[in-house]
Amino acid sequence: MQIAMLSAVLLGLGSALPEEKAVLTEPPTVPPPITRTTPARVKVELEVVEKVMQMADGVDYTFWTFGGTVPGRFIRVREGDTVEFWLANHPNNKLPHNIDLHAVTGPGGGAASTFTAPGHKSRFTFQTLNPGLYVYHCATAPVGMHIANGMYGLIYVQPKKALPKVDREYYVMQGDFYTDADFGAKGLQPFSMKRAIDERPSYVVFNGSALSLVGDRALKGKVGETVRLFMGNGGPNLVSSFHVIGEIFDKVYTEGGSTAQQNVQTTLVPAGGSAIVEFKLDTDGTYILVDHSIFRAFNKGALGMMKVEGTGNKDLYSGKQVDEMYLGDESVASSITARATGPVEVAAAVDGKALFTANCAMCHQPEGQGIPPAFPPLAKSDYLKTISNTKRNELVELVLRGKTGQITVNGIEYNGVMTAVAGLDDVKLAAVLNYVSNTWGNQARPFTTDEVKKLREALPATPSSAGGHE
Ligand code: HEC
Ligand SMILES: [Cu+2]
Repeated sequence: MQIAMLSAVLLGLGSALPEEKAVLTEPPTVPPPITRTTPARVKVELEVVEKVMQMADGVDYTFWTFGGTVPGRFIRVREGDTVEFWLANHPNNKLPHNIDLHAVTGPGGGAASTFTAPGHKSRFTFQTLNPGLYVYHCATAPVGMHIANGMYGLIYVQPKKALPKVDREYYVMQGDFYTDADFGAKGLQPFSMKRAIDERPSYVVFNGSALSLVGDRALKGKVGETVRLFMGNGGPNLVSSFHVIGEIFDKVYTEGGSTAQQNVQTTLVPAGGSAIVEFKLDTDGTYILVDHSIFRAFNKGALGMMKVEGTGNKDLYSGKQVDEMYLGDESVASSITARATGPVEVAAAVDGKALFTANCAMCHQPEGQGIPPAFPPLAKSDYLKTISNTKRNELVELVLRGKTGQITVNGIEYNGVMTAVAGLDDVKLAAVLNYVSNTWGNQARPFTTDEVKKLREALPATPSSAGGHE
Protein backbone atom coordinates (compact mmCIF):
# COMPACT_ATOMS: atom_id res chain seq x y z
CA MET A 1 0.00 0.00 0.00
CA GLN A 2 2.79 2.37 0.89
CA ILE A 3 4.60 1.49 -2.32
CA ALA A 4 1.44 2.07 -4.31
CA MET A 5 1.00 5.47 -2.68
CA LEU A 6 4.60 6.37 -3.29
CA SER A 7 4.42 5.46 -6.97
CA ALA A 8 1.16 7.37 -7.27
CA VAL A 9 2.91 10.40 -5.85
CA LEU A 10 5.82 9.93 -8.22
CA LEU A 11 3.52 9.47 -11.18
CA GLY A 12 1.62 12.51 -10.00
CA LEU A 13 4.82 14.53 -9.99
CA GLY A 14 5.79 13.24 -13.42
CA SER A 15 2.50 14.22 -14.98
CA ALA A 16 2.22 17.46 -13.01
CA LEU A 17 3.36 19.46 -16.00
CA PRO A 18 0.41 20.76 -17.99
CA GLU A 19 0.42 19.34 -21.51
CA GLU A 20 0.01 21.32 -24.68
CA LYS A 21 0.57 21.00 -28.41
CA ALA A 22 2.99 23.44 -30.00
CA VAL A 23 1.57 25.71 -32.68
CA LEU A 24 3.97 25.48 -35.64
CA THR A 25 3.98 28.18 -38.31
CA GLU A 26 5.11 28.52 -41.91
CA PRO A 27 7.60 31.24 -42.78
CA PRO A 28 7.39 34.21 -42.55
CA THR A 29 4.96 33.86 -39.64
CA VAL A 30 5.95 33.20 -36.04
CA PRO A 31 3.80 31.47 -33.40
CA PRO A 32 2.32 33.90 -30.84
CA PRO A 33 4.37 34.70 -27.73
CA ILE A 34 3.99 32.17 -24.90
CA THR A 35 2.19 33.83 -22.03
CA ARG A 36 2.35 31.11 -19.38
CA THR A 37 4.88 31.62 -16.61
CA THR A 38 5.51 27.99 -15.62
CA PRO A 39 6.95 25.02 -17.54
CA ALA A 40 4.82 22.69 -19.65
CA ARG A 41 5.17 19.40 -21.47
CA VAL A 42 4.96 20.52 -25.10
CA LYS A 43 4.23 18.12 -27.94
CA VAL A 44 5.85 19.07 -31.26
CA GLU A 45 4.82 17.21 -34.41
CA LEU A 46 6.90 17.84 -37.51
CA GLU A 47 6.50 16.06 -40.83
CA VAL A 48 9.22 15.70 -43.48
CA VAL A 49 7.93 16.30 -47.01
CA GLU A 50 9.97 16.04 -50.22
CA LYS A 51 8.43 18.23 -52.90
CA VAL A 52 9.03 20.37 -55.97
CA MET A 53 8.68 24.13 -55.40
CA GLN A 54 9.72 27.28 -57.15
CA MET A 55 13.18 28.66 -56.37
CA ALA A 56 13.00 31.59 -58.80
CA ASP A 57 10.80 32.62 -61.71
CA GLY A 58 10.38 29.49 -63.87
CA VAL A 59 12.98 27.60 -61.84
CA ASP A 60 11.86 24.51 -59.94
CA TYR A 61 13.76 22.46 -57.43
CA THR A 62 13.08 19.27 -55.46
CA PHE A 63 13.22 20.52 -51.88
CA TRP A 64 13.36 18.30 -48.83
CA THR A 65 11.43 20.09 -46.11
CA PHE A 66 10.38 20.04 -42.47
CA GLY A 67 6.65 20.66 -42.83
CA GLY A 68 6.43 21.43 -46.56
CA THR A 69 8.22 24.78 -46.55
CA VAL A 70 11.78 26.09 -46.62
CA PRO A 71 12.74 26.93 -43.96
CA GLY A 72 10.73 24.39 -41.93
CA ARG A 73 7.98 25.19 -39.43
CA PHE A 74 8.90 27.69 -36.71
CA ILE A 75 8.81 26.06 -33.28
CA ARG A 76 8.29 28.15 -30.15
CA VAL A 77 8.74 26.71 -26.67
CA ARG A 78 9.78 28.16 -23.32
CA GLU A 79 12.92 27.84 -21.23
CA GLY A 80 12.42 24.97 -18.78
CA ASP A 81 9.80 23.15 -20.90
CA THR A 82 9.87 19.42 -21.57
CA VAL A 83 9.50 18.88 -25.30
CA GLU A 84 8.02 15.65 -26.64
CA PHE A 85 9.26 15.69 -30.21
CA TRP A 86 7.69 13.62 -33.01
CA LEU A 87 9.30 13.40 -36.44
CA ALA A 88 7.16 11.84 -39.19
CA ASN A 89 8.52 10.93 -42.62
CA HIS A 90 5.74 11.04 -45.24
CA PRO A 91 5.19 7.66 -46.96
CA ASN A 92 5.64 9.22 -50.42
CA ASN A 93 9.15 10.39 -49.54
CA LYS A 94 12.17 8.61 -50.98
CA LEU A 95 14.75 9.04 -48.23
CA PRO A 96 15.25 8.50 -44.53
CA HIS A 97 15.70 11.73 -42.50
CA ASN A 98 16.29 12.87 -38.92
CA ILE A 99 16.63 16.13 -36.98
CA ASP A 100 19.39 17.79 -34.98
CA LEU A 101 18.01 20.70 -32.95
CA HIS A 102 20.68 23.06 -31.68
CA ALA A 103 18.36 23.80 -28.72
CA VAL A 104 18.87 20.24 -27.42
CA THR A 105 21.42 19.34 -24.76
CA GLY A 106 22.25 15.70 -25.54
CA PRO A 107 24.20 13.67 -28.11
CA GLY A 108 23.57 14.66 -31.71
CA GLY A 109 20.85 17.11 -30.74
CA GLY A 110 18.32 14.32 -31.32
CA ALA A 111 19.74 13.08 -34.62
CA ALA A 112 20.23 9.39 -33.79
CA SER A 113 16.96 9.25 -31.83
CA THR A 114 14.93 10.57 -34.75
CA PHE A 115 16.37 8.66 -37.72
CA THR A 116 13.14 7.84 -39.58
CA ALA A 117 12.41 5.89 -42.78
CA PRO A 118 9.62 6.97 -45.17
CA GLY A 119 6.25 5.94 -43.75
CA HIS A 120 7.50 5.92 -40.15
CA LYS A 121 7.53 8.34 -37.20
CA SER A 122 9.87 8.66 -34.22
CA ARG A 123 9.74 10.31 -30.83
CA PHE A 124 12.27 11.61 -28.33
CA THR A 125 11.97 13.98 -25.39
CA PHE A 126 14.26 16.75 -24.20
CA GLN A 127 14.37 19.69 -21.83
CA THR A 128 15.08 23.24 -22.88
CA LEU A 129 17.89 24.35 -20.60
CA ASN A 130 19.12 27.39 -22.54
CA PRO A 131 16.93 30.18 -23.92
CA GLY A 132 17.66 31.61 -27.38
CA LEU A 133 17.03 31.26 -31.09
CA TYR A 134 18.34 27.95 -32.43
CA VAL A 135 18.69 26.33 -35.84
CA TYR A 136 17.45 22.81 -36.45
CA HIS A 137 18.47 20.73 -39.47
CA CYS A 138 18.53 17.23 -40.89
CA ALA A 139 21.70 15.29 -40.11
CA THR A 140 21.25 12.21 -42.30
CA ALA A 141 24.14 11.28 -44.61
CA PRO A 142 25.13 12.92 -46.84
CA VAL A 143 24.41 15.70 -44.31
CA GLY A 144 25.48 18.55 -46.58
CA MET A 145 23.08 17.39 -49.26
CA HIS A 146 20.09 17.21 -46.89
CA ILE A 147 20.77 20.73 -45.64
CA ALA A 148 21.44 22.03 -49.16
CA ASN A 149 18.01 20.74 -50.20
CA GLY A 150 16.29 22.90 -47.57
CA MET A 151 16.20 20.77 -44.43
CA TYR A 152 16.50 23.45 -41.75
CA GLY A 153 14.41 25.79 -39.65
CA LEU A 154 14.32 27.68 -36.35
CA ILE A 155 13.25 26.79 -32.81
CA TYR A 156 12.89 29.67 -30.38
CA VAL A 157 13.30 28.87 -26.71
CA GLN A 158 11.59 31.87 -25.20
CA PRO A 159 13.42 33.04 -22.06
CA LYS A 160 11.64 32.78 -18.68
CA LYS A 161 11.59 36.55 -18.73
CA ALA A 162 10.19 37.12 -22.21
CA LEU A 163 11.52 39.86 -24.49
CA PRO A 164 9.39 43.04 -24.56
CA LYS A 165 6.26 42.83 -26.68
CA VAL A 166 6.56 44.12 -30.26
CA ASP A 167 3.89 44.82 -32.87
CA ARG A 168 5.12 42.27 -35.41
CA GLU A 169 7.35 39.22 -35.39
CA TYR A 170 8.60 37.59 -38.60
CA TYR A 171 10.58 34.48 -39.56
CA VAL A 172 13.30 34.82 -42.20
CA MET A 173 16.01 32.29 -42.98
CA GLN A 174 18.77 32.39 -45.56
CA GLY A 175 20.07 29.39 -47.48
CA ASP A 176 22.48 28.69 -50.35
CA PHE A 177 21.51 26.28 -53.16
CA TYR A 178 23.55 24.36 -55.69
CA THR A 179 22.42 23.48 -59.22
CA ASP A 180 24.47 22.57 -62.30
CA ALA A 181 23.10 25.53 -64.24
CA ASP A 182 23.59 29.10 -63.10
CA PHE A 183 20.92 31.39 -61.64
CA GLY A 184 17.78 31.67 -63.72
CA ALA A 185 18.05 28.58 -65.98
CA LYS A 186 14.43 27.48 -66.39
CA GLY A 187 12.89 24.14 -65.50
CA LEU A 188 13.55 21.57 -62.80
CA GLN A 189 17.16 21.98 -61.69
CA PRO A 190 18.99 19.03 -60.11
CA PHE A 191 21.26 19.36 -57.08
CA SER A 192 24.97 19.60 -57.89
CA MET A 193 27.24 17.87 -55.39
CA LYS A 194 30.27 19.31 -57.12
CA ARG A 195 29.16 22.91 -56.78
CA ALA A 196 28.15 22.29 -53.16
CA ILE A 197 31.60 20.93 -52.32
CA ASP A 198 33.21 23.84 -54.16
CA GLU A 199 30.93 26.28 -52.24
CA ARG A 200 29.80 27.89 -55.50
CA PRO A 201 26.03 28.38 -55.05
CA SER A 202 23.84 29.30 -57.99
CA TYR A 203 21.15 30.59 -55.59
CA VAL A 204 21.33 32.39 -52.27
CA VAL A 205 17.81 33.14 -51.08
CA PHE A 206 15.61 34.01 -48.13
CA ASN A 207 12.86 31.53 -47.21
CA GLY A 208 13.70 29.06 -49.94
CA SER A 209 12.99 31.18 -53.01
CA ALA A 210 14.04 34.39 -54.72
CA LEU A 211 10.30 35.13 -54.81
CA SER A 212 9.39 34.47 -51.19
CA LEU A 213 9.54 38.01 -49.78
CA VAL A 214 8.86 40.22 -52.81
CA GLY A 215 5.79 41.65 -54.52
CA ASP A 216 2.59 40.54 -52.79
CA ARG A 217 4.61 38.39 -50.43
CA ALA A 218 6.68 41.27 -48.99
CA LEU A 219 6.69 41.58 -45.20
CA LYS A 220 4.28 44.26 -44.01
CA GLY A 221 4.35 46.97 -41.38
CA LYS A 222 2.92 50.34 -40.42
CA VAL A 223 4.65 53.54 -39.46
CA GLY A 224 5.14 53.65 -35.69
CA GLU A 225 5.25 49.87 -35.21
CA THR A 226 8.10 47.84 -33.77
CA VAL A 227 9.31 44.73 -35.61
CA ARG A 228 11.28 41.70 -34.46
CA LEU A 229 12.87 39.45 -37.08
CA PHE A 230 13.86 35.94 -36.09
CA MET A 231 16.66 35.55 -38.61
CA GLY A 232 18.42 32.27 -39.24
CA ASN A 233 20.97 30.91 -41.67
CA GLY A 234 20.68 27.30 -42.78
CA GLY A 235 23.79 27.47 -44.94
CA PRO A 236 24.98 24.85 -45.76
CA ASN A 237 28.08 26.85 -46.62
CA LEU A 238 27.78 30.64 -46.60
CA VAL A 239 27.62 33.07 -43.70
CA SER A 240 25.18 35.95 -44.12
CA SER A 241 25.92 39.65 -43.78
CA PHE A 242 22.32 40.45 -42.97
CA HIS A 243 21.24 44.02 -43.60
CA VAL A 244 17.98 45.90 -44.15
CA ILE A 245 18.46 48.74 -46.61
CA GLY A 246 17.07 51.92 -45.08
CA GLU A 247 16.88 50.69 -41.49
CA ILE A 248 19.21 50.54 -38.53
CA PHE A 249 18.69 47.66 -36.14
CA ASP A 250 17.85 49.24 -32.78
CA LYS A 251 18.74 45.92 -31.15
CA VAL A 252 20.48 42.75 -32.26
CA TYR A 253 20.61 39.69 -30.04
CA THR A 254 23.80 38.59 -31.71
CA GLU A 255 23.96 34.91 -32.68
CA GLY A 256 20.51 34.42 -31.15
CA GLY A 257 21.90 34.72 -27.60
CA SER A 258 20.82 36.68 -24.56
CA THR A 259 22.70 39.95 -24.92
CA ALA A 260 21.54 42.77 -27.16
CA GLN A 261 23.84 44.99 -29.14
CA GLN A 262 22.39 48.37 -30.07
CA ASN A 263 22.42 50.45 -33.26
CA VAL A 264 23.73 47.90 -35.73
CA GLN A 265 23.82 48.26 -39.54
CA THR A 266 24.73 44.72 -40.64
CA THR A 267 24.87 41.61 -38.52
CA LEU A 268 26.81 38.47 -39.31
CA VAL A 269 24.69 35.32 -39.15
CA PRO A 270 26.79 32.15 -39.26
CA ALA A 271 25.78 29.01 -41.15
CA GLY A 272 23.87 27.02 -38.56
CA GLY A 273 23.31 30.19 -36.51
CA SER A 274 20.84 32.99 -35.96
CA ALA A 275 20.19 36.56 -34.83
CA ILE A 276 17.17 38.34 -33.36
CA VAL A 277 16.94 41.84 -34.78
CA GLU A 278 14.55 44.61 -33.76
CA PHE A 279 13.72 47.96 -35.29
CA LYS A 280 11.06 50.62 -35.18
CA LEU A 281 9.33 51.66 -38.39
CA ASP A 282 9.84 55.42 -38.28
CA THR A 283 8.70 56.30 -41.78
CA ASP A 284 6.93 54.73 -44.76
CA GLY A 285 8.41 53.05 -47.84
CA THR A 286 9.91 49.78 -48.98
CA TYR A 287 12.84 48.43 -47.01
CA ILE A 288 15.01 45.78 -48.61
CA LEU A 289 16.42 42.78 -46.81
CA VAL A 290 19.73 41.63 -48.26
CA ASP A 291 22.79 39.59 -47.67
CA HIS A 292 25.23 42.49 -48.02
CA SER A 293 27.68 40.20 -49.81
CA ILE A 294 25.87 42.08 -52.46
CA PHE A 295 26.23 40.01 -55.63
CA ARG A 296 24.21 37.40 -53.77
CA ALA A 297 21.39 39.93 -53.41
CA PHE A 298 21.26 41.14 -56.99
CA ASN A 299 22.50 38.11 -58.89
CA LYS A 300 21.58 35.09 -56.77
CA GLY A 301 18.28 36.03 -55.16
CA ALA A 302 19.15 37.04 -51.56
CA LEU A 303 16.69 39.90 -51.54
CA GLY A 304 13.42 40.45 -49.69
CA MET A 305 11.17 43.41 -49.02
CA MET A 306 9.28 44.97 -46.17
CA LYS A 307 6.54 47.40 -47.19
CA VAL A 308 5.71 49.99 -44.58
CA GLU A 309 2.45 51.90 -44.92
CA GLY A 310 1.26 55.01 -43.15
CA THR A 311 2.02 58.68 -43.07
CA GLY A 312 5.66 59.28 -43.71
CA ASN A 313 7.79 61.48 -41.56
CA LYS A 314 9.03 63.98 -44.11
CA ASP A 315 11.39 65.63 -41.65
CA LEU A 316 13.07 62.32 -41.06
CA TYR A 317 13.28 61.30 -44.69
CA SER A 318 12.06 62.86 -47.86
CA GLY A 319 12.70 61.56 -51.32
CA LYS A 320 12.16 58.69 -53.67
CA GLN A 321 12.07 55.06 -52.59
CA VAL A 322 15.21 53.01 -52.74
CA ASP A 323 13.88 49.86 -54.42
CA GLU A 324 13.54 51.44 -57.87
CA MET A 325 17.18 52.29 -58.19
CA TYR A 326 18.50 49.02 -56.84
CA LEU A 327 16.63 46.64 -59.12
CA GLY A 328 19.05 47.13 -61.99
CA ASP A 329 19.92 43.65 -63.11
CA GLU A 330 17.26 42.55 -65.57
CA SER A 331 17.36 38.82 -64.93
CA VAL A 332 16.98 39.27 -61.20
CA ALA A 333 14.52 42.13 -61.55
CA SER A 334 12.19 40.15 -63.77
CA SER A 335 12.56 37.14 -61.52
CA ILE A 336 11.65 38.98 -58.35
CA THR A 337 8.78 40.98 -59.78
CA ALA A 338 7.10 37.95 -61.30
CA ARG A 339 4.34 36.37 -59.25
CA ALA A 340 4.97 32.97 -57.76
CA THR A 341 2.57 30.31 -58.91
CA GLY A 342 3.13 27.76 -56.16
CA PRO A 343 4.26 24.15 -56.33
CA VAL A 344 4.72 22.64 -59.76
CA GLU A 345 4.15 19.02 -60.69
CA VAL A 346 6.95 17.21 -62.49
CA ALA A 347 5.86 16.63 -66.07
CA ALA A 348 4.64 13.07 -66.43
CA ALA A 349 6.27 12.59 -69.81
CA VAL A 350 7.43 9.06 -70.53
CA ASP A 351 10.98 10.19 -70.98
CA GLY A 352 13.62 8.01 -69.33
CA LYS A 353 15.85 10.92 -68.46
CA ALA A 354 13.02 12.92 -66.86
CA LEU A 355 11.94 9.85 -64.91
CA PHE A 356 15.50 9.31 -63.75
CA THR A 357 15.81 12.96 -62.70
CA ALA A 358 12.56 12.80 -60.76
CA ASN A 359 13.02 9.39 -59.12
CA CYS A 360 16.67 8.43 -58.89
CA ALA A 361 19.00 11.41 -59.37
CA MET A 362 18.55 12.80 -55.86
CA CYS A 363 20.54 9.81 -54.64
CA HIS A 364 22.44 8.42 -57.63
CA GLN A 365 23.19 11.96 -58.94
CA PRO A 366 22.37 13.60 -62.29
CA GLU A 367 25.16 11.86 -64.18
CA GLY A 368 24.66 8.55 -62.37
CA GLN A 369 28.01 9.07 -60.63
CA GLY A 370 26.69 8.37 -57.11
CA ILE A 371 28.09 9.78 -53.88
CA PRO A 372 30.52 7.24 -52.36
CA PRO A 373 30.09 5.81 -49.79
CA ALA A 374 26.38 6.74 -49.45
CA PHE A 375 24.89 6.14 -52.91
CA PRO A 376 26.50 3.75 -55.43
CA PRO A 377 27.20 4.90 -58.99
CA LEU A 378 25.02 3.60 -61.80
CA ALA A 379 27.29 4.99 -64.54
CA LYS A 380 29.88 2.40 -65.57
CA SER A 381 29.20 0.34 -62.44
CA ASP A 382 30.16 -3.34 -62.45
CA TYR A 383 26.45 -4.10 -62.16
CA LEU A 384 24.94 -1.88 -64.84
CA LYS A 385 27.79 -1.42 -67.33
CA THR A 386 26.59 -4.62 -69.01
CA ILE A 387 23.72 -6.05 -67.00
CA SER A 388 23.55 -9.79 -67.47
CA ASN A 389 20.38 -11.48 -68.64
CA THR A 390 19.97 -13.28 -65.33
CA LYS A 391 20.01 -10.02 -63.36
CA ARG A 392 17.28 -8.22 -65.26
CA ASN A 393 14.59 -9.43 -62.85
CA GLU A 394 16.71 -8.27 -59.88
CA LEU A 395 16.85 -4.79 -61.34
CA VAL A 396 13.07 -4.66 -61.60
CA GLU A 397 12.74 -5.95 -58.05
CA LEU A 398 15.20 -3.53 -56.52
CA VAL A 399 13.48 -0.51 -58.05
CA LEU A 400 10.01 -1.70 -57.04
CA ARG A 401 10.91 -2.97 -53.57
CA GLY A 402 14.04 -1.08 -52.60
CA LYS A 403 17.28 -2.57 -51.39
CA THR A 404 19.35 -2.82 -48.23
CA GLY A 405 22.42 -4.76 -47.24
CA GLN A 406 26.08 -4.53 -48.01
CA ILE A 407 27.21 -4.44 -51.64
CA THR A 408 30.50 -3.64 -53.33
CA VAL A 409 30.37 -1.44 -56.41
CA ASN A 410 33.53 -0.65 -58.37
CA GLY A 411 35.62 -1.66 -55.37
CA ILE A 412 33.81 0.55 -52.82
CA GLU A 413 31.53 -0.87 -50.11
CA TYR A 414 28.00 0.46 -49.73
CA ASN A 415 25.62 -0.37 -46.94
CA GLY A 416 22.72 1.97 -47.49
CA VAL A 417 18.98 2.01 -47.82
CA MET A 418 17.37 2.39 -51.20
CA THR A 419 13.67 2.95 -50.59
CA ALA A 420 11.18 1.45 -53.06
CA VAL A 421 10.38 3.75 -55.97
CA ALA A 422 6.62 4.13 -56.10
CA GLY A 423 4.34 5.17 -58.94
CA LEU A 424 6.14 3.63 -61.93
CA ASP A 425 3.79 1.76 -64.27
CA ASP A 426 5.28 -0.71 -66.78
CA VAL A 427 5.82 1.96 -69.44
CA LYS A 428 7.64 4.27 -67.06
CA LEU A 429 9.61 1.50 -65.41
CA ALA A 430 10.83 0.27 -68.82
CA ALA A 431 11.76 3.85 -69.77
CA VAL A 432 13.80 4.53 -66.64
CA LEU A 433 15.52 1.12 -66.75
CA ASN A 434 16.39 1.69 -70.40
CA TYR A 435 17.83 5.03 -69.47
CA VAL A 436 20.07 3.80 -66.63
CA SER A 437 21.22 0.70 -68.50
CA ASN A 438 21.96 2.55 -71.75
CA THR A 439 23.43 5.91 -70.75
CA TRP A 440 26.87 7.06 -69.51
CA GLY A 441 28.55 4.22 -71.44
CA ASN A 442 26.30 1.49 -69.97
CA GLN A 443 24.99 -0.97 -72.54
CA ALA A 444 22.18 -3.46 -72.39
CA ARG A 445 19.48 -5.06 -74.47
CA PRO A 446 16.54 -2.59 -74.31
CA PHE A 447 13.83 -3.21 -71.70
CA THR A 448 10.42 -3.38 -73.37
CA THR A 449 7.14 -2.64 -71.61
CA ASP A 450 6.23 -6.25 -72.23
CA GLU A 451 9.36 -7.64 -70.60
CA VAL A 452 8.97 -5.36 -67.58
CA LYS A 453 5.34 -6.39 -67.24
CA LYS A 454 6.33 -10.07 -67.21
CA LEU A 455 9.20 -9.52 -64.79
CA ARG A 456 6.90 -7.60 -62.46
CA GLU A 457 4.33 -10.38 -62.54
CA ALA A 458 7.03 -12.97 -61.90
CA LEU A 459 8.35 -11.23 -58.75
CA PRO A 460 8.38 -13.58 -55.78
CA ALA A 461 5.51 -12.97 -53.34
CA THR A 462 7.98 -12.09 -50.61
CA PRO A 463 11.12 -10.08 -51.37
CA SER A 464 14.03 -12.31 -52.30
CA SER A 465 16.83 -12.09 -49.76
CA ALA A 466 19.27 -10.50 -52.18
CA GLY A 467 16.90 -7.82 -53.45
CA GLY A 468 19.56 -6.96 -55.98
CA HIS A 469 23.00 -8.40 -56.55
CA GLU A 470 25.69 -9.07 -53.95
C1 HEC B 1 16.74 7.16 -51.52
C2 HEC B 1 17.89 7.20 -52.37
C3 HEC B 1 17.77 6.33 -53.63
C4 HEC B 1 16.88 6.45 -54.67
C5 HEC B 1 15.77 7.48 -54.79
C6 HEC B 1 17.22 5.44 -55.62
N1 HEC B 1 18.26 4.71 -55.17
FE1 HEC B 1 19.11 3.13 -56.08
N2 HEC B 1 20.27 2.80 -54.47
C7 HEC B 1 20.32 3.58 -53.35
C8 HEC B 1 21.21 2.98 -52.38
C9 HEC B 1 21.56 3.54 -51.01
C10 HEC B 1 21.68 1.78 -52.96
C11 HEC B 1 22.61 0.76 -52.31
C12 HEC B 1 21.78 -0.16 -51.44
C13 HEC B 1 22.61 -1.11 -50.62
O1 HEC B 1 23.60 -0.67 -50.05
O2 HEC B 1 22.20 -2.27 -50.54
C14 HEC B 1 21.07 1.71 -54.28
C15 HEC B 1 21.29 0.70 -55.19
C16 HEC B 1 20.86 0.71 -56.51
C17 HEC B 1 21.25 -0.23 -57.53
C18 HEC B 1 22.21 -1.37 -57.34
C19 HEC B 1 23.59 -0.88 -57.60
C20 HEC B 1 24.58 -2.00 -57.59
O3 HEC B 1 25.62 -1.83 -58.21
O4 HEC B 1 24.28 -3.03 -56.97
C21 HEC B 1 20.61 0.13 -58.68
C22 HEC B 1 20.75 -0.52 -60.04
C23 HEC B 1 19.81 1.28 -58.38
N3 HEC B 1 19.97 1.61 -57.05
C24 HEC B 1 19.00 1.91 -59.30
C25 HEC B 1 18.10 2.91 -58.96
C26 HEC B 1 17.13 3.46 -59.86
C27 HEC B 1 16.97 3.06 -61.31
C28 HEC B 1 16.44 4.39 -59.18
C29 HEC B 1 15.27 5.23 -59.65
C30 HEC B 1 14.21 4.51 -60.29
C31 HEC B 1 16.99 4.44 -57.83
N4 HEC B 1 17.98 3.52 -57.75
C32 HEC B 1 16.55 5.29 -56.83
C33 HEC B 1 19.64 4.75 -53.14
C34 HEC B 1 18.62 5.21 -53.95
CU1 LIG C 1 17.07 14.72 -44.45
